[in-house]
Amino acid sequence: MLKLYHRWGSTCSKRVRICLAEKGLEWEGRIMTAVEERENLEPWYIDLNPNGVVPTLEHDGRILIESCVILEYLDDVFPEVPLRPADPYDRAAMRIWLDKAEFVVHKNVNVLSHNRRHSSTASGVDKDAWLRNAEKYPKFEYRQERIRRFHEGVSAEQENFAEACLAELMDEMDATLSKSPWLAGDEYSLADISITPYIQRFEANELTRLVDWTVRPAVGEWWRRITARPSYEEGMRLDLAK
Ligand SMILES: N[C@@H](CCC(=O)N[C@@H](CS)C(=O)NCC(=O)O)C(=O)O
Repeated sequence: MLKLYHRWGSTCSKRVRICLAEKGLEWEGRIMTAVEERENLEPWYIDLNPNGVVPTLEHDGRILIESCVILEYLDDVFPEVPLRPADPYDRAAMRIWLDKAEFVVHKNVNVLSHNRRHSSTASGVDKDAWLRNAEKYPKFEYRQERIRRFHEGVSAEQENFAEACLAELMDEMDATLSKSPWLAGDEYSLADISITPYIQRFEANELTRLVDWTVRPAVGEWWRRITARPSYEEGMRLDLAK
């Protein structure tokens, strides 16, 4: 039995849902509400996910966290539709993309999302409740960053820095995809899945510097193929994006 604790609009949850859709697996969902109070910061959930973030996967009573780790786990346990390259070199390339998806893409998108989606003004959450939530994050670094953003916000300079890191990453993607159809070689893989939700977020946030496909045509071509896959619609559920 697979149970996913997730939110429809969460990029990390989308990674896992796309993977589940690609593999045609049945799963049960537990939506973590995030209005004034965030369910992911309640003690029962922090017992499951000590970072207090979504998603968390439960498989036959065992708990897994970290979306990119969950992707690899699902591919280990349900290998019938393989989503990792068989060739060790391509598999290593895939892992490097998973790393970049987490430490370049997710990290910098988080910066760019603050003023657009997450701040108390953008999300419509009462200021006191927003700060109360920020103070509840169980991990020191994450908590301090949220509290700092509450008091200082995210500046234009920090946004420009994050966007430049993402532009560089998109250039790397374009160079890779000029040589092979998918990020880790000839087959669609977890590498492609790990980055998919963020490209949609760039488009939704009208980050034109990142999604002008005349500048990066190979990424544009890849994106057309990604969005044509049934798993895109099924996993992203953009109609439930909040
Ligand atoms: N490295 C983690 C990152 C998880 C993460 O940052 N999740 C976001 C949503 S995409 C989250 O739950 N943020 C805290 C919140 O929404 O309260 C993973 O890949 O699972």
